[in-house]
Amino acid sequence: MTKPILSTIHSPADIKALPEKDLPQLAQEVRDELIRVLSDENPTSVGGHLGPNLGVVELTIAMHRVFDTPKDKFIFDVSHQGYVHKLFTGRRERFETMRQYEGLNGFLLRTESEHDCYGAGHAGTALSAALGMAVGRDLRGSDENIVCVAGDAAFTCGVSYEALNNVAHSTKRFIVVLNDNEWSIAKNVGAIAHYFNKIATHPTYAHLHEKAAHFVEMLGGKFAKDFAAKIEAGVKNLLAPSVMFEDLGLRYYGPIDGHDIALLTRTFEFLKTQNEPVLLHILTQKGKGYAPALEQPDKFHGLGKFEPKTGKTAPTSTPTYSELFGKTLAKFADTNNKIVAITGAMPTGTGLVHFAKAHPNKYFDVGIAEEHAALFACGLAVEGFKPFLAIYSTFMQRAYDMIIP
Ligand SMILES: Cc1ncc(C[n+]2csc(CCOP(=O)(O)OP(=O)(O)O)c2C)c(N)n1
Repeated sequence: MTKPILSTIHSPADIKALPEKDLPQLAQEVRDELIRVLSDENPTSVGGHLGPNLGVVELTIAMHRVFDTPKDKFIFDVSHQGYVHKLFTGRRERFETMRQYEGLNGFLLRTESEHDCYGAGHAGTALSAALGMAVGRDLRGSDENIVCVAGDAAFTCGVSYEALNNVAHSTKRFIVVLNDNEWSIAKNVGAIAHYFNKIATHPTYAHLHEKAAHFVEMLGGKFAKDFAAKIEAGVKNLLAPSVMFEDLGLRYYGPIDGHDIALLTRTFEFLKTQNEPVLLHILTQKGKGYAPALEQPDKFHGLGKFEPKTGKTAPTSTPTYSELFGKTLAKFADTNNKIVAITGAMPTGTGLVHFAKAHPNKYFDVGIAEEHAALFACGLAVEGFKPFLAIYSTFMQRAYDMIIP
């Protein structure tokens, strides 16, 4: 019988000490633990963000293999995908208390661990915060690495572009990981999602990836630079003219398989030697390794406790307020063709998923773009429509200025 590994991990140093051959087993044990703790196998479970965390297991292992928190800084966008990082940074024994009273916080929290340099719960905040830390480091003259992990949906947020507008002239050492799983909470939408998809499905990508994996097998760490240069050359020749990040002053690498620990590790080893801002585009699967989450990424983005074998959640006897709202609005729109509905990437949470089914032409998911959503609604109102803009109050904060422009 193989010896358990996760129970021997007390700090990132233990991850670094593991032989490479043990890492797939560690990844599997992390997945098993995520499912166990968030499901009803844990008697106190209140659920949590399962899908996003299952998708970043290999990424988080590779980051802790290469970088040294708390000296190096990890900034996770939204930070709902930080559970694996918590498991590796001294919080494994309290993991069963996730999101419970006096338990672990469901997001990163500066007061919870020295390994959490930045807490967040709102999307699109990582790049700007990370850039501030990079500039702080440069002003101080220290040499830590700043690694920012942002999902594909973070790039539907305007603020991410405000950060990108400032990176190239502000610092030379800045690592952005674009964790592209094609999902926001619902399927990611809009021109940017389409653009990432175009890169990921480029006909030469599959071939390039096979080659990259082969390089990793053949070459050891000291050749990582060579290897990455080959990836870069290959990708650049094929994709660079269309890679917007390059035009904004960030060297673009990828797309690479975000579940290949060896490839991620070698790539990070290389990226941390770079003296220019870089963006690594990785492709991951939300819910990786757990069939129910792969089948329903939307439901498993974040959920209450569930039955681990089937993924089933307890049926609710009463409809939610959001559900009633979405269905009622759809009913009104049956007889009033001026009604239109807008969500900022939250069709299920707001109940508008029901409106979308009934009136797809009058329904707009604008991405995580609350500011745009509010002004977009203003424009529709000017044209005589009756826009219903459904946004959780906490996410509305960033759009107040747009309500009274
Ligand atoms: C300003 C704001 N609006 C909406 C949300 C709700 N929300 C939480 S996570 C998420 C999707 C995040 O998708 P992505 O960044 O791609 O990460 P993934 O979960 O796919 O890893 C949304 C819309 C939020 N956190 N912040």
